[in-house]
Amino acid sequence: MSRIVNLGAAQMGPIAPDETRESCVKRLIDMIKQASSRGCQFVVFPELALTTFFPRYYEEDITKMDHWYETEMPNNATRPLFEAAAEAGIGFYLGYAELTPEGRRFNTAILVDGNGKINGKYRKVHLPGHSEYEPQRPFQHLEKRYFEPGDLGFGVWRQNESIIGMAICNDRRWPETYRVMSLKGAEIIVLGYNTPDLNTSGKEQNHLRMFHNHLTLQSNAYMNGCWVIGTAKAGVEDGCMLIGGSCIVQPSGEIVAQAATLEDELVAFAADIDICNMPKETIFNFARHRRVEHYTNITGQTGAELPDHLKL
Ligand code: CDV
Repeated sequence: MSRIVNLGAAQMGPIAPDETRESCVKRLIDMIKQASSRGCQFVVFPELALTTFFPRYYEEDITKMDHWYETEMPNNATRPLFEAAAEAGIGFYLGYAELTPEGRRFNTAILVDGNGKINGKYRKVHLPGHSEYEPQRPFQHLEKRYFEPGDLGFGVWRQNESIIGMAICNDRRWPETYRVMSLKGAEIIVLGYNTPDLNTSGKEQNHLRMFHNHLTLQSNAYMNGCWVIGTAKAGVEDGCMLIGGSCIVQPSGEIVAQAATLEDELVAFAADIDICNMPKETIFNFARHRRVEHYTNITGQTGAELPDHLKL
């Protein structure tokens, strides 16, 4: 018998800088209600789903940015989301900015089960952008200023009769992200993203931005024999265009459901998790075919280095 899990990608349209947590949570609850009426069991929300993408703003004193972070989860603003999802029996992935009691800052996602209990936490490993103000940029991307690299690694958790792994946005462009989780048995890899597009008209999306978004999700689903869900925050957010294209990808690498708008939109698909077994028994049978003795550069160095015999 197949394991069917009804998956959802709950894309959000833009979040204005002055939009309250309560307003964002209401939008998320509306999508949980839609997900419930469509039979979803697990829903993926975007990266930083409770605030605007604040790393576009420069602030000399980082503590003046504290209001963008959550110091506990759930908290008063987000508890209604946990309750609504639990009432519907829906698990979810939620991205937000985390400020720990020790004053550490992370770009974080949590995995919440169908009873409203936090089952897993992930902190973004690959932080793009820069840490100082760069005047030549139309928009700042100060993730390296406002977050430290995640310290929890790429975990996987048992939920919804599946093994689920989490990543966040830029992580999706790195094959290591998916491979590490696949080597831990991941069957569904989920992530949220905020991907700026230099076209700010809000009318059309840059072809390559969307191509690369889907290329990363689709190729890594295929090469790791797993389902992948990517969920965007989309549309023109405080003047900055963010691509949409939220989608659910099956282990063949094909997109089976995709958002059509740049607004709050739920896409859903009844996923057969057991089809992950087929590629893993044949072409991507890791145990039989991987040759780790030839992969040492991957963990032994970060930047590219010429081998000794090619050095001048
Ligand atoms: N939020 C992100 O990580 N965004 C990056 C952009 C800056 C390239 C991304 O990979 O989509």
